[in-house]
Amino acid sequence: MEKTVSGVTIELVRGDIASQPDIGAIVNAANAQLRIGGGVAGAIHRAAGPGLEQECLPLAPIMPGEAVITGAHNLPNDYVIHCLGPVYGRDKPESALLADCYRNALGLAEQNRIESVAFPAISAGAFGYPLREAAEVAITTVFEVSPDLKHVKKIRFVLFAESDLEVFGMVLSSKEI
Ligand code: AR6
Repeated sequence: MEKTVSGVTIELVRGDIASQPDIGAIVNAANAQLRIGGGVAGAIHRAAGPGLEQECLPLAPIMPGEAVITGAHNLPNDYVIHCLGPVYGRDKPESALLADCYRNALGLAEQNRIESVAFPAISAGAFGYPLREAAEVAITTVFEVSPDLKHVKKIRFVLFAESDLEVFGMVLSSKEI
C-alpha cells in the first residue's frame, strides 16, 4: 500500500529492515549505547558487520527522540540512521519523543541529501509501545514533515508481522492527504 503526500511517497511493506537494497538510509530502533542488541538493532548490526558498532561507539549515548547517522558498512544501503525511541510508560511524553525520532531522522536524511528512507516501527517491540498508537504517531509525523522535504522522495515503513502491516495500513488509509 502507498500514498503520496506533497510529492513524497509513503509505502508500507512487510519484511526485514536489513534487506531493503533499493533504499538510501535505513533507520535503526537503537539502544542508548548504540550497541548490537536484539530486534531491529540486532538484525541491522549483524548484517552490517562489526564496523558499524565501532563507528557508533563514539556517538553514544543518545537520548530518547534523538537520531544519529553512520555509514552502512556491509549493508546494501548508503547510511544507517539510529534513533532511540521512548520506553513506553517510562520516557515521557511518549508520543512527542516518538515523533521526534521520525522528525530528527528525516532531518538527518535531508542534510545528507538522501532520497529514500526505510523505518521500522520504532519502540513497538522491546520498548513496549502499543502498535496502533505507534503507527498513529509514525504516520501523522511523516505527513506533517513531508511538505518540508526537498531531498527525501520515498519513505517506507517495513513491518515485521502481517498483523502490524494491517494496522499501519488502517492508519495510513484513514489519513487525509
Ligand atoms: N525488520 C523490521 N522490523 C523488525 C525486525 C526486522 N528485522 N525485527 C523486529 N522488528 P525492536 P524497540 C519489529 O524491539 O521497541 C533492541 O534490543 C518488531 O516486531 O527492535 O524500539 C535494542 O537494542 C517491532 O514491531 O525496537 C533496544 O534496546 C519493531 O520492529 C530495544 O530493542 C521494533 O522492535 C529497542 O526497542
